[in-house]
Amino acid sequence: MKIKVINPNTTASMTAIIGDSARAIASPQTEIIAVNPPHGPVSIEGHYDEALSVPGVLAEVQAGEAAGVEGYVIACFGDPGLAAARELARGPVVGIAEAAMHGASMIATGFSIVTTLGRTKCIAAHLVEQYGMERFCRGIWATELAVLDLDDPAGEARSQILATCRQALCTDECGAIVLGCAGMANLSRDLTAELGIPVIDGVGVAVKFVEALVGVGLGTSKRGDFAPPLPKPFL
Ligand code: 5HY
Repeated sequence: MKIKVINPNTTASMTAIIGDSARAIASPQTEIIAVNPPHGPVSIEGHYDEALSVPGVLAEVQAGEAAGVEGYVIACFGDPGLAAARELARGPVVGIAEAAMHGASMIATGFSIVTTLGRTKCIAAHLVEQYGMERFCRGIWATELAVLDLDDPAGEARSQILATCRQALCTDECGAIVLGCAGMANLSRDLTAELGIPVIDGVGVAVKFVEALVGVGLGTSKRGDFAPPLPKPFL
């Protein structure tokens, strides 16, 4: 099957990290197409950035529909454009925040989220509520790292994320940690080994959810609010 993994920001090196993480998890029969829009914010760190990223996400889904893509992952922790993308797509569309939280809820009675800037915590909190995860989410922690700081291999990002994970573990008594940025995808295995608890990368979990849904013949329902958009002129 063909799964399109969309990085909504326009930083190609981050798209590469996301694509590598997706391919490492995908089954051999799955082709991962990792893309980012040609135009849009280089990183998504708030409501405004998210809004600006959505047209590019939707254009990628539209192109995927014409190319026979069977499912999509929106690889940004705010899950930008998820509902609108579901109107366009025949197959499943899964956001990495949604996937990571649901995955965490199946393996622990409580999880904490470790994300980037403090100003994005409320976005994660809104998604916890939207996905009905209030009884599982024990806390949301910011590393105060900018998204593109994650891209700097020589930087302190890993040690800062590890320190924040330890804080969350001690304070929240959580059983799992959800990484709150697609750019952290390549750290989950290493952090899991170091901390001794599941540290969840939503990219990999989302890819597996899409594979599972397509595998049992499920696509996005076209009855009701996820029916295709009503045709109309855009002036
Ligand atoms: C992400 N921003 O996963 C989010 C993380 C965040 O550009 N990719 C981004 O901080 O909201």
